[in-house]
Amino acid sequence: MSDARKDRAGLASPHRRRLLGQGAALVGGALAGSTARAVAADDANAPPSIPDWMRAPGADVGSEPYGTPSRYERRLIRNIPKNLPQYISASSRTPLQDLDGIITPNGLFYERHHGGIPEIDPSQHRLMIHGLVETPLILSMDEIRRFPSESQIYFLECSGNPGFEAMSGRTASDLVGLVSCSEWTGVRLRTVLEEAGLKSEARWVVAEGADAAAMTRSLPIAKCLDDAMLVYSQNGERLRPQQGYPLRVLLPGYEGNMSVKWLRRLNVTAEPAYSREETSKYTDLMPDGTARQFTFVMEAKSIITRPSGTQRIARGFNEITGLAWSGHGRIRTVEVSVDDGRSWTEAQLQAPVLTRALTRFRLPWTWDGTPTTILSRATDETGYVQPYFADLTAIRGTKSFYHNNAIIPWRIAASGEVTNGFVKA
Ligand SMILES: Nc1nc2c(c(=O)[nH]1)N[C@H]1C(S)=C(S)[C@@H](COP(=O)(O)O)O[C@H]1N2
Ligand SMILES: [Mo]
Repeated sequence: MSDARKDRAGLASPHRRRLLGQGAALVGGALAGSTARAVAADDANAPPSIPDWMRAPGADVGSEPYGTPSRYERRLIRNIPKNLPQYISASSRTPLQDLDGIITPNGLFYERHHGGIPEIDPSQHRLMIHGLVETPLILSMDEIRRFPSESQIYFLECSGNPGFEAMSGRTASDLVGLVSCSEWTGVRLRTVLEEAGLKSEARWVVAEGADAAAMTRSLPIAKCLDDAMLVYSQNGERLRPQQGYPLRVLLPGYEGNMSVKWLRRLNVTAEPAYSREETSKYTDLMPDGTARQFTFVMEAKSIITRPSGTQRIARGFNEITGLAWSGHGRIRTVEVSVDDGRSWTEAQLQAPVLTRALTRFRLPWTWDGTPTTILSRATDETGYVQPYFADLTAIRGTKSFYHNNAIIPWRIAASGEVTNGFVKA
C-alpha cells in the first residue's frame, strides 16, 4: 500500500478495499462461514430496529455468583471422544478450533487422568519431600503458599497428541486437542528443594500424585532446578480438580505426563524410578527394536485452527489463523502454505511471543474457490523445523505412539468445506 493511501497514524484509508465484499453491506448473511448465521434484513432485532434485549433492564448483578458463558455458547465444551470408553483412565480435549488468542479458559483445559479425579481437601493435603535431602519436609498448602511466588504462561501438552495411528480426526481438537495454555502461579520447585537442601548425589526427583493411580514420574534434577514450578493457581484462580487441585508440578515444555497432578510426594534420588509411566508407557519402539525412553521435550508443532476440519469457508477474504508451540523455547517463525507445500509464506506472530507458550499466528488470504490443501510449519528458536509426517516416520518407523509433531494438512473442497488432509478424499 502506498503512503498516499495511509493516514498519518499509518492506518489504511477508508477507500481501501473492503474485506467482506459487497454481500456483507447492510444486508447481512453474506458471510458464509460455518459459524455466521444469516440475519434477514427485516429481522426485528437487527438495526435499525430496537432489539428485544433493549426493551427492559437485564438480569441483576450477582444473578450468577460464579459467571458462566452465554447460553448461546453452550456448544463450546470439552471434546470427549465418543469412540473411546470413558472409564477412569480417560481424556478430554480442548476445542482449539473455537478459541481465540492463546489462553485456554479453565473450563476447557484438556484433561488426562489415569485413575479418575480425586476430590482433595486442601486443608488435609500435604507434600512430602524426602530422599537425598538434608532436611525432609512435610508441607501444608498454607506453608507452600508462603514461599515466594511467580506467574508464567506455559502450554501443557500430552505426548500422545495425536498418536501415530490416530490422525483421522475430523476437527483440530480431534487431532491435537490434548494441548492447552494457562497462566500458572506457584513457587519455583528449586526454591522448595533448596529449603530441604539437596545432597550432592541428587540426580532425579520422583514425583507422586495423590490419585488412585498414584501416578509417578522421575524428573531430571536439571529441570527441577531450572524453570519447573509447584503450581496452585491457573489463570488467576485455584487449580481446577481436573488439573490437579490443590497442587501439581509443572515442567514447562516437557511431555504433559511429567507434570504430576495432585502432587503429594517428591522423593529425591540418584536413579530414576523406572515407573510404569517410563517403561511400559511413554516410550517409543524404534525400527531397530530399541525403545526411546525419557523423551522429555515436546518438539515444535503448529496447527491451523481456522479454517480447519468441519468448517466451511467462503470465496474471497479469509484469515488463516492457528497456534504454534515448542518445548525448546520460543517460536521463531510459522510459515503457511495455501498450495499443499509448493510455496510458503511467513505468517504474522501475535506478540508477545513467549517461551514454551502457545503462539498465535495469522495470515490474510483470498480464496479464489479452487480446491487446495493448506498447511502450517513452525520453526523454533533453536532452528528446529516441524517435519512432514513422512519425514517423521522415516526416522521413527510406524511403531511409535508418542511425540508426533507432524505438519497437519487441511483440504479445502470447491464447496469451501474443510476436511482432514491425512484422510483420503
Ligand atoms: N497424578 C496424576 N498426574 C498426572 C496424570 C494422572 O493421571 N495422574 N496424567 C498426566 C498426563 S498423561 C498428562 S498429559 C497431564 C494432563 O494434565 P491436565 O489433565 O491438567 O491437562 O497430567 C499428567 N499428570
Ligand atoms: Mo498425557
